[in-house]
Amino acid sequence: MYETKQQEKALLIITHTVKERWSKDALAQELKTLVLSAGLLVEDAVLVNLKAIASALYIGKGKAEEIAQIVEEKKANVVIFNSELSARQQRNLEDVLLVKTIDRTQLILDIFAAHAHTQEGMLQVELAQLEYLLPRLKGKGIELSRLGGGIGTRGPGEKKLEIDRRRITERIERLTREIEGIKQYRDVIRKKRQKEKTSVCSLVGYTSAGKSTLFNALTEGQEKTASTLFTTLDTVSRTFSVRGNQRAMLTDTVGFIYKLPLKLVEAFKATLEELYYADILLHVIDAASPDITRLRESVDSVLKDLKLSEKPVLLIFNKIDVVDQDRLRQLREEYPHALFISALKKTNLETVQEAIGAILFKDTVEVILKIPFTLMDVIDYIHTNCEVLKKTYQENEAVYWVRANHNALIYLKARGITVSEI
Ligand SMILES: Nc1nc2c(ncn2[C@@H]2O[C@H](COP(=O)(O)OP(=O)(O)OP(=O)(O)O)[C@@H](O)[C@H]2O)c(=O)[nH]1
Ligand SMILES: [Mg+2]
Repeated sequence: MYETKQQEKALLIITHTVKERWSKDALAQELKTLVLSAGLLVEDAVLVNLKAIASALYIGKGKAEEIAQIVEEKKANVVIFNSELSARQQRNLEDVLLVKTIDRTQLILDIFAAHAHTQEGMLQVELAQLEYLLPRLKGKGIELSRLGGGIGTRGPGEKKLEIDRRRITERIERLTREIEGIKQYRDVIRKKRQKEKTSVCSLVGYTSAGKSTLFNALTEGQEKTASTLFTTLDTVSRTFSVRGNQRAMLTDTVGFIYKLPLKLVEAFKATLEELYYADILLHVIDAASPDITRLRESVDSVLKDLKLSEKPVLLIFNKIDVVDQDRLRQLREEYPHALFISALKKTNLETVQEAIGAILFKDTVEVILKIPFTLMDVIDYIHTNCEVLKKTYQENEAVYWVRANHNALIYLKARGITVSEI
């Protein structure tokens, strides 16, 4: 009936309301990049100016019929809306368009499913997909969309979708419990980090801003980077050097997007939770984008939804290697406190380390530490968390002159080290 081609051909529907702040071009460009990231061919795009949202079909009936004709002409296999459709709207649209019809959430879920690699990432995506499917289980819509695989069917898989609502609900409950288990495991690791007072910096930013490239450059890590959207789905952490030999933890995580569907933010709570424990957020922005303000606002708005607006933020404009000098000068004037780097070419990375160091290790004091030889494991901690100015060894102890911040002093005193101010 609706057989699946190797690469599905998508017809994109860009709906634009009067209240929309993004331009039609920007919306169209973003949907196109998302669709390409999902591995589909873009056959054509239709712009729909919406005065009001129609409850039955989201768009007007006449427009839907027009689109049905284009679907037939272009032989598209799938229609993709840049907006959120209710279960009913989706079903009604499929009745008119006669091909599966996907909304923005389902498209993003599909990209997430393809990019999740860790157990936590996969569980979270599956949970979000099942929750999305549950209200859509009834009626013809589900049959249409599920036939033959392809976009919108990655993840739970056909077999699982044959099972009834009750079994899906049971699976949702199980997934929720498993995610809770992983969360507890994360808590244990985090507690250890907190006990050692390791400072944490978290990369945040629009998808494809270059977060993972910067993560790799700073930590000598090997995280996957790509021009497709939502390359990173899982949170990874590694230590990196901040200033001198002082070290902190750097965390890379899922990117944000304009109007990131709330359901997805909800589903990725376990992953995003890492951000709550960050001492600094490093907000990476693609300096080469023509839409900097909107990218920045989209990220700020997700941070606000996550109640993270109060965290100290370092604005980092990335990709300056592909920005012309005039534009760069303009940006520097507009954002005098921001940093300007190229993660790819490793330009100005030291400014990032310096700026982080200045925030993390402000309020440092010079102290003398007396470390008994029975507590030598503390020496490692001192080397990574304090600036060592001088050291000598006596009969039973090592004496270190260091510059340390408040957190480090709390830890050292708790470990039984004698601390005296110089
Ligand atoms: N020219 C240039 N390209 C860069 C730079 N940094 C990253 N890129 C490219 O931008 C694309 C996205 O980079 P990623 O590091 O994967 O971006 P991300 O922010 O981690 O993206 P997601 O994980 O998808 O949210 C890749 O093709 C990178 O090679 C840079 O400094 N200059
Ligand atoms: Mg990434």
